[in-house]
Amino acid sequence: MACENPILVPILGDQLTRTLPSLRGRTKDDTVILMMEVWDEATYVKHHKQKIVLLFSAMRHFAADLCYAGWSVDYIKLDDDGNSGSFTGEVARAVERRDPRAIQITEASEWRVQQAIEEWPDKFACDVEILPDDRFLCSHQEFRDWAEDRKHLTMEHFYREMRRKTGILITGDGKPEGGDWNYDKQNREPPKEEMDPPPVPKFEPDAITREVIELVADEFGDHFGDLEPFCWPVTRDEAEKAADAFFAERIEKFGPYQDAMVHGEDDMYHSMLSTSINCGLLDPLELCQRAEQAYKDGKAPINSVEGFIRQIIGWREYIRGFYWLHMPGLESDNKLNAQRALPEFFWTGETDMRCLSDCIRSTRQNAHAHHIQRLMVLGNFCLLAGINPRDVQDWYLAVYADAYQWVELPNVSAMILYTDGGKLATKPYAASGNYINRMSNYCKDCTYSVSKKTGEGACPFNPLYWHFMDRHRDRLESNRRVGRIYSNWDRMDDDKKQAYLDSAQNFLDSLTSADKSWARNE
Ligand code: FAD
Ligand code: DLZ
Ligand code: SF4
Repeated sequence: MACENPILVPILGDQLTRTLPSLRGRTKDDTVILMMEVWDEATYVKHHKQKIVLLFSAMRHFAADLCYAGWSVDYIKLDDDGNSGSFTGEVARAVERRDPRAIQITEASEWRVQQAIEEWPDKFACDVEILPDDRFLCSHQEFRDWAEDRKHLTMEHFYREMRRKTGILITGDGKPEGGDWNYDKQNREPPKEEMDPPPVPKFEPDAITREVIELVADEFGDHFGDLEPFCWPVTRDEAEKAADAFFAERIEKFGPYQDAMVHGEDDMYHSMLSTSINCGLLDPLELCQRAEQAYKDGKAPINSVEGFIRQIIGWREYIRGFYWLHMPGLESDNKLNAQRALPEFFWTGETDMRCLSDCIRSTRQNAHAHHIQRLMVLGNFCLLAGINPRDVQDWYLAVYADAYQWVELPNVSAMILYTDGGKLATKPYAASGNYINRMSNYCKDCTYSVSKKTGEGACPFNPLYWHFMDRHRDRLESNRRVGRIYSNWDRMDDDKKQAYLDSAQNFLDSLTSADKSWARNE
């Protein structure tokens, strides 16, 4: 039982960590924890149904564990009478109820929410303390210091700093384990016929999850995605079981097949842990230490272990730093002036392009697609077709169970759409059908022919690639990593070039635009 005038500790849906800064050092008799299911968060984009189930169920389990451990928790359910619908509204109601002497909160991971929190000191009569989120290894200031005066924010350089800082895969004399910092060259194997990735653990919904599934069916039935089967981990125990299975069964082949895609194989050798890491059930540093241990124990090769660690202490930390460095401008950047609406098939999955339809099917069924599908199939298509960044941001933010703006936006805008003109990526990740054919088995049963370059039946990625290169020549030609592509283009005769441009234009003209109501409530 908390005392009078306690400290009020709001915990957000992606802060489900027992060692959260705002919980550490607090005493149970002096603290009231506030957790809130609110309409604003559930609908600022129309999230995939499984994403809402995941968040609400994980929040309810986390609150139940805290209560069991003796904490006072005010848990506001979405359908509770009087629910104000917003974080600020719920904190106001809690202030009224509890008359706290102070509010203590861990900073929000997203800019939008952090802006709202920063208004609290003016809104509420008590003290408001906002603590840095040290579940990330690199603080905002550290990233700003690193980025200062750098012309290009090369992830690899940042990653090496993080390796040194954590000591992960660093030998006693300060060198990278195995002699190299990066083993990516060994991590580009195409899929093999005989590959048989072990299944990822699936978790049966318990009574709490079932109740949330019913709520989501009633309230969010018009949102994208299959509601069931719902199998994501929703507690720390389940998330640890998922991690155990990855380290026991899949990390060994994670590296080589990181970029491989197989029709109907949705998980491959990926960890499938992002949903648990991002909402706080798993600690990213602990996972990297476990990966390092797997290498030391001879259970996984250096290229797999280093590859996994690079995704987490490299890419994940870098992406977060990049987001905070460039917000709010990152949201509206559009250096390539992409204006086309998102095609409807991103929501319906109805396209003859077999690669895209499989990635969208996995997205609909699982609220997940693996990295190379997000980057080189879905993302590559949006880049080449010139889809406007707002539509693409909304889509990625809505459809993936691991999506929060801090991680979605830099990946979508700076990585796939090149909206920042090259601060993050040294060149656009543009590719023709050849790349997808090399790294997947999609093309062999596709209606389109990947070897056909133009005209009826040609793989649309082929002409779209040249259409993209041609229309952005002014911006890209001077880029030393792209320039030589224009030598190939210039060597083609005019008829061939025109055939590419006409084929691409015909394809683009055939696209049906999606209705905006898929992504947002009007
Ligand atoms: P694994 O392949 O097993 O990788 C291990 C971990 O590394 C992941 O769990 C994740 O925490 C981290 N990671 C890997 N790549 C990235 C990256 N580029 N940025 C940040 N973390 C990374 N990831 C999200 O967590 N949320 C998103 O909203 C999201 N949107 C993306 C949008 C696009 C356009 C692209 C290209 C990538 C996006 N990613 C996002 C990164 C990546 O696709 C997912 O983290 C990954 O697919 C999650 O599956 P996994 O846990 O099996 O990852
Ligand atoms: C994604 C999400 C959803 C769908 N709903 C809630 C919610 O009702 N309450 C909550 O605390 N968090 C939710 N989240 C996650 C938040 O969007 C996320 O914690 C913040 O935006 C981080 O800035
Ligand atoms: Fe995709 Fe083209 Fe291959 Fe079809 S042929 S699966 S559209 S890359």
